Amino acid sequence: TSAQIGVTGLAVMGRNLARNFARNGYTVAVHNRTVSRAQELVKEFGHEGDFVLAETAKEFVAALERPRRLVIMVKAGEPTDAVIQEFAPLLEPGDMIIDGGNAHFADTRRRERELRERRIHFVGTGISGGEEGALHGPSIMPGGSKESYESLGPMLEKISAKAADGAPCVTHVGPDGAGHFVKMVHNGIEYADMQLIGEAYQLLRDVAGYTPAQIADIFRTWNTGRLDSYLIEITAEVLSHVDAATGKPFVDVVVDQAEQKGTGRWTVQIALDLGVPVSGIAEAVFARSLSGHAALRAASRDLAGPKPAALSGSEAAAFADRVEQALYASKIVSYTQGFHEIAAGSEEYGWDIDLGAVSSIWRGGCIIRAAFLDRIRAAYDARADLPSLLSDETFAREIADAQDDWREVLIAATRQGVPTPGFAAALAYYDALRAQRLPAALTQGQRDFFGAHTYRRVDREGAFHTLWGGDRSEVSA
Ligand code: NBP
Repeated sequence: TSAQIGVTGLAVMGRNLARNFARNGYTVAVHNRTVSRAQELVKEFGHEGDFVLAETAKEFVAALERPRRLVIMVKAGEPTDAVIQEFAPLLEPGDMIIDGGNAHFADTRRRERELRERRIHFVGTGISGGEEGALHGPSIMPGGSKESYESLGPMLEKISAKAADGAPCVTHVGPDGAGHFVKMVHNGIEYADMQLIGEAYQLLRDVAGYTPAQIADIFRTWNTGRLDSYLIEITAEVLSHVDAATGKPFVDVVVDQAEQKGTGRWTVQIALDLGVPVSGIAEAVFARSLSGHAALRAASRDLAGPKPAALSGSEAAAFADRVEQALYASKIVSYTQGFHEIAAGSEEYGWDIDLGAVSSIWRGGCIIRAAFLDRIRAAYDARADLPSLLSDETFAREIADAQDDWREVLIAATRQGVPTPGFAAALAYYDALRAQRLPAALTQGQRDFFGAHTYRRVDREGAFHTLWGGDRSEVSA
């Protein structure tokens, strides 16, 4: 038998992806460096579909129909290069290597270039949804050549998640590293979403005085409205969970130091390189790193703060409604920033990414799946060249309606000393974008003063310099 697809790397993700292909009727060759993993997969799940067990790289390649489709699901980084080096010499022109790991898009660009010389298609593919998604339908973000997508697309569409309207959550994102770039920004947006939800929780707890169980109920209510999303849903689950050992809310027995694997950090690093202000995502990454500085936090615990003031019951309920507004408005801003980064990456690397299609494939399967993404889709459908999500009429109107509450929530947070870097960064971004004048004019004046860096004028073309150390007359630069 020849397999239509092969998966090498059978840890949680690869194993579930292989099962997903098999359950959808494809014959799947399976391979893993440690052979026992492949044997166990076939033993345990062989009844689910047609698997071809390959114990060596040669057997694996021989098991695949041509042109070959070979999925790599190993640890990102050096292991990916090692596996490519092992398999590439065994492949022929026209074959496809699909890397489903969390690779950095720059690595994907390099690998694609190297393999293109050997006429092998390298398809860097972002896959989101964790192990459940891999098994039941992930959101899939493939890059690589158009030609490879013609061959792979129908299979990926079959195994992907489906949005509420039935559309498969996969699209050909663009050439070479485009898929992994979009996956990276997806993860950055995920960091921001989680940080904003965390701030909303802390405000409901410290300002409104609600218990975790009460806050879980508030999130459940929000989940029936415009915030309807996977992350809000699981937040309610986590908050209502009670620790069996102590009987305390689970959230109170977990060490409050957030970890990270790196894709959020990459999103910010690349944004800095591209000159895109992703302040909300950056604050989310910094908030995680700040939380991890245990010694610094311990040394700072006695620093002065405001006197706490509790709200009355009816005030608390009104405050919760305001927090919902602040959360929603801040969420619009973080998606605005994330899509700006994708647009900038697309421009820089010539990817021609369809932002509407990206929002469409995030509607199901992935961690940030949400009703909200339908609205983003609608915004790009209405106007494909939308300069920013904030220029969409619907979003602009919603923020206009939310902004008074958004500001009030930040005032309350500041007054009571609850850190809300995500909400604050989002509002600052919004206010800066709509400002008639920014202090950047003053910055330019300072730069010209100390470094003769020159400035432009509002009333005339050209670059100018003021003779600050002399008679302060202006010269053309
Ligand atoms: P891991 O990231 O834990 O990788 C384990 C796999 O890599 C095993 O199959 C292992 O083989 C193989 N491997 C390693 Br490590 N070094 C190798 C080498 N030099 N040569 C050949 N094989 C090697 O697995 P995972 O958690 O299933 O994730 C797979 C990929 O999917 C990663 O890139 C990850 O970032 C990405 N991803 C994960 C998730 C998630 O929720 N976990 C979500 C989305 C994407 P062995 O069995 O012989 O040790």
